[in-house]
Amino acid sequence: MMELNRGRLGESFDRPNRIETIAIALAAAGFDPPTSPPDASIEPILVVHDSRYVQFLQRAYHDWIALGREGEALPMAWPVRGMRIDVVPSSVDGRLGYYAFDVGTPITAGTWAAAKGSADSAIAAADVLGHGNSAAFALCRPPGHHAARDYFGGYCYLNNAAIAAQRLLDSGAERVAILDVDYHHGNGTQEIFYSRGDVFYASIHADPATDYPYFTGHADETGADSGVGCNLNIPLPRGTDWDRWSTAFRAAARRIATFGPDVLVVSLGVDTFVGDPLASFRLQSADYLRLGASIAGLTRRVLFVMEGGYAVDELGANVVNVFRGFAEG
Ligand code: SP5
Ligand code: ZN
Repeated sequence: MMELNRGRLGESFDRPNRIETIAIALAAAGFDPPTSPPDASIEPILVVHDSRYVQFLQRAYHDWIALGREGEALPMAWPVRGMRIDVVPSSVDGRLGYYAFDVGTPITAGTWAAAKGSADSAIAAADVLGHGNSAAFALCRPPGHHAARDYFGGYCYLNNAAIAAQRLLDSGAERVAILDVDYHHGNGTQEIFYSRGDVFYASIHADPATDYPYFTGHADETGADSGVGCNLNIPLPRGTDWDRWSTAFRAAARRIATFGPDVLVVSLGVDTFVGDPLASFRLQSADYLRLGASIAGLTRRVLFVMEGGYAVDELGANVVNVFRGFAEG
């Protein structure tokens, strides 16, 4: 998979072996090995995502190949300030620009199946939690938190955490909180729940003044309509270490406790790691033990959903440390 980075089209940081290394590390640490989710119906996806957008994801690669293209489908033109977004273009090039927000998230022959399987993992994990288990982990790839109701980007096509949160609400939860600890602001999750009072979204991330996704994630984005006060962004500077990050965590935890959710969904990105190739925080591997224990101190009814984390050599250890800390904390 390709992405545009520093002016060059190169290999994506979201490599397939990310998930394999996490699965191996979990098994080695004595956690239940991940299982493949059942093929869920499209319905729980359509509660969160626009149906024409989902149709676009399903058909885009076919349309691309039908034009004689080779390789991965990428956009090259986008609507910005004042342009027409009320008319969806018919050509796949126009549609790619309409539905994408970056040049890092190609559509390939396997994209729909992968995105659907990833969402199915989140749905299955939500259902496990619904059956009385106190915690579950959806080992999702592709990730989801940059995908909004009708657009994709940041390696994300379907918003796994949002689909899981909605699934929990639709199966009896009255209030769900989502804590997003990925290095990047979860613009998609924020957008999906921005005007709703039944989902509290809290995110600790790199300041959009300096970091992707650049156009959301500021502290003054606090929710709209019934969702006023239900969105919390804590942007932090590059170089943030555990001391500073954990102070932000405590602030987020206080707000989540006040909201009083029935369930917590954690968008678990470990691209806050000091060795991450595309991020600039400075968390150490041992800090993920503390992170897991801190989450356990907030609530034990938690659905973890995998997001980013690109330092593949340490990725398994860092994710395992979150769960070791959570189990012991
Ligand atoms: C789920 C997730 O973590 N998605 C992240 C997508 C980030 N895409 C753009 C990253 C641009 C990074 N450029 C800085 C490279 C420094 N070597
Ligand atoms: Zn990220």
